[in-house]
Amino acid sequence: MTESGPSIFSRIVAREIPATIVAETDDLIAIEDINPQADVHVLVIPKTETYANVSELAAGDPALLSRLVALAQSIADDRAGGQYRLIFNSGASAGQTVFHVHAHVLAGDLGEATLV
Ligand code: IU
Repeated sequence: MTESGPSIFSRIVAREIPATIVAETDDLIAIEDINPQADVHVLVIPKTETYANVSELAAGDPALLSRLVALAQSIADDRAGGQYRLIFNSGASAGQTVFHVHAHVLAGDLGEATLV
């Protein structure tokens, strides 16, 4: 929660904003990115918005980060033979636009995708 209210991803978790949910656990949600940059482009997101970026998550709850990676792997197992690119943008100048930690899972035909 910031001065502007819950993050966009918290609002998706609360079903206030629509998204295509591809997996959900007690503490994670995985959704299709609305602007896909590859054949498979899924966001894996901790339900809590406590952590703005992957470093904060790693320091604050490494077990949750580990579960996030495991969920990314299972999505890639289901959809892309287990091979994938995992991207965390950290900071606005690195392309981060939503300051609620999330991983981009890119897989399948990556096309020209080098950034998300
Ligand atoms: P970034 O790493 O913070 O730049 O990633 C944010 C992503 O969230 C970006 O790829 C958007 O396309 C995506 N996204 C979404 O999937 N659904 C939404 O409602 C919004 C953004 I807003």
